[in-house]
Amino acid sequence: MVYQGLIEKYKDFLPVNNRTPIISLYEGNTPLIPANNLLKKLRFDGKIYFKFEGMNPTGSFKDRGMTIAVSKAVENGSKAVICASTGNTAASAAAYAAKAGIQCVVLIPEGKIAMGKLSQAVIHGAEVLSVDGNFDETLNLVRELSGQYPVTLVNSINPFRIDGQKTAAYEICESLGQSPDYQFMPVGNAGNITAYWKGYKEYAEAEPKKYSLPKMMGFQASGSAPLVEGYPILNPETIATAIRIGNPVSWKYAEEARDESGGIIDKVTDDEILNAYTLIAETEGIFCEPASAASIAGLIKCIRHEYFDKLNPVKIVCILTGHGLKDPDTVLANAVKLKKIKSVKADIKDIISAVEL
Ligand code: AN7
Repeated sequence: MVYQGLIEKYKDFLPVNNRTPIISLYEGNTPLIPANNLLKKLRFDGKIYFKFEGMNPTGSFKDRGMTIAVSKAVENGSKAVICASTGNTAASAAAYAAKAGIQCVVLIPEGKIAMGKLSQAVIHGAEVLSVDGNFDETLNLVRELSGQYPVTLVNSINPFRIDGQKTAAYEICESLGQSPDYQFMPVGNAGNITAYWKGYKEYAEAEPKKYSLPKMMGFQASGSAPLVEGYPILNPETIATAIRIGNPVSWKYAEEARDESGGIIDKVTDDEILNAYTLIAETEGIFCEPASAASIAGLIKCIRHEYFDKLNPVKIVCILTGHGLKDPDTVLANAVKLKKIKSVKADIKDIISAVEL
């Protein structure tokens, strides 16, 4: 059958029924790409795959949760959705609300979201409120608002979001025909690590002979690493604005995923993130956003610290949560610094003196 989005495909595993109007942009079914050039570069004896979630309709994994959150909102008679967002949730909520024909209100931390994400929220017709505060403060506001007014909250506190996002774990299991040994991913508000862990557990329970449980390896940016420090960060900072979050809502579930799986949650610096971001763009031809590169930076850190047993080659999946085109500013700011763009005259001689052909 032709693919029609993840609710249609996984409805037996999802909280939907015949009366649920399916609001879908045919999200999910994203590629699992072997990263063989990276393997060579890192001289790593194992397998690395990227789950490229940037290939979802609005360019991030948020679409997996939003298809169900918005479908259920419409089923329950809601005429409006609201969220706080570092950008991707807002872009996704705006698109799915547009498809559903309902109102969408998004609150974003002023000046701290990538241009691509902001332009998505605007073009899909969301009401965009730029709040002079950080993500955590903004989330508190929308929680309060949705408790008092007839508007459905579509942040990952909404359990339907987690159910939609867990389908990425199903897809990985199906693509590999088994579970990976390790999964590396960025952690911000910690909804996604919660969702993947739920998905892996469900598949391992349903078919224990075929599927087992991967170790969950989460990475935060070092200026926004509450789960690593063990306390909320009041003024989180990082170039990876998507994960600039100081007090994750799913804190407890992220710790559960880490501890039950025997994984870790660690931090990586902005420099490590940018290096990993550039490295996979240059060696693998994949452009992810800075937050997504935290998973690769984490993997590189683990390999450097000889985390893996050399005698036992492992199978690793890195989740690339969002597309690089969301945030071209970060590339260009660094390209200019690195003098990667040269100015030339409209003249052959000038051009060949600038590049070797
Ligand atoms: C690309 O859009 O929180 O740990 O408001 O956009 O589930 O929060 C985005 C988070 C990773 C972290 N990668 O996921 C929002 C928002 C990208 C992201 C995360 C986000 P969670």
